Amino acid sequence: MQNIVISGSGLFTPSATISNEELVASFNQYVDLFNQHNAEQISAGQCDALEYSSCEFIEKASGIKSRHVLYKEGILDPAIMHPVFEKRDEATPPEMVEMALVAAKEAMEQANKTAADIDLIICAASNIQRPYPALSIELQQLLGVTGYAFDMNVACSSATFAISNAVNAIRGGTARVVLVVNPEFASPQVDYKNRDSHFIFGDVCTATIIEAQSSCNADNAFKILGMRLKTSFSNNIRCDIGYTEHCFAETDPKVAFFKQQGRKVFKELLPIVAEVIQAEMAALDISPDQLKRLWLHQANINMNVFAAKKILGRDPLPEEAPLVLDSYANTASAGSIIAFHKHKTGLNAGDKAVLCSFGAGYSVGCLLLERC
Ligand code: CO8
Repeated sequence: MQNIVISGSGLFTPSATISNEELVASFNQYVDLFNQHNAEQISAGQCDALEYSSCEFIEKASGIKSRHVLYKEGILDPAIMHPVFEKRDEATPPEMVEMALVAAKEAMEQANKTAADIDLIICAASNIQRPYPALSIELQQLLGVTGYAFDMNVACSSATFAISNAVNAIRGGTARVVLVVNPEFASPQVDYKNRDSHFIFGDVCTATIIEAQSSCNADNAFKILGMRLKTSFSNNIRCDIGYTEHCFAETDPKVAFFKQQGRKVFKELLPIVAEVIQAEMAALDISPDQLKRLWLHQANINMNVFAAKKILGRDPLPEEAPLVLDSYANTASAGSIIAFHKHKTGLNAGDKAVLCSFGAGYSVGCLLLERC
């Protein structure tokens, strides 16, 4: 079977940041305004008073200290509480394509590849800004890539599932070099008025180049030794907005938002993650002590430490299971790729590593890698 490698990676990070302190201050201002405005109903027991958010809770429960966003304006205004930005016309690429272009160029440069080398682009993300024409096809045009492109969505596992699609396309002979981009423009889907989830997400875009080892001339490539994908249906992480929404007489104003039962997700998803990674390690006869790095999905620091401990059989050193949650927050499918992109140096040829995403669906995508 043909050896396939990840030969380059790229990252676009929006310049605007929101610290926990800023986010909590604006949320608590919103709470005060809401409670004042609804004081009569609250005292009559017809409406629940809102409670304050806290930086201590956010950092302890998630490991998040700050997040990057494309549009900061509006998010922190208690009278708005969402990003404010203009709807773009047809001649202007949407934000997700714009982000992808930057990340793609870095990944192509790392992989020593030009547009002429690429014959498939997969845009894989938790939200796709429009159903069609595919964002990836617009990106294809902007990059000047011939061949084909498509969009796909497996929520937080979009990137790893897309890489597995890339591997299959190369092995199946429908592509030679594949560009995968993961533009996660999460902030418009965050309910900044909801204490349980207002702190979770940030915006970012990652990119990877996948190709046969025989065509790779990159410095820091990783061979894909094995892939294991798993899905198992759950309603515990949902978003219900869809193209049929306008047909319904009554639409829930919160329909467009991300919602989850975080505790349940934590408890139900972790065993599946451990099972998937361990099954792939067993299939490839890789022992825990051979693993030099775990680039895990970045949703929650406690979840990552728990998963790493389960896989390694001991507490992970910080450099073994790198975290980017503190400054990026949860960036859906891009999280494990950011960890990979920022912490893929320092491994020797032959060193083994795990790249694994997990999230809504439920979905788990695990790649066993080896430094070339
Ligand atoms: N400030 C203060 N207190 C709070 C806050 C807050 N902001 N929020 C909740 N609390 C309170 C709660 O009310 C609760 O109080 P009480 O005990 O009195 O009822 C207490 O704190 C504990 O609340 P939780 O049980 O909810 O807190 P947890 O310790 O479980 O932490 C987390 C919450 C951080 C959300 C945690 O459960 C978690 O991270 N779980 C894993 C979630 C996960 O991995 N989800 C995957 C989602 S990513 C994904 O799939 C991508 C989807 C698509 C992306 C879409 C882009 C937008």
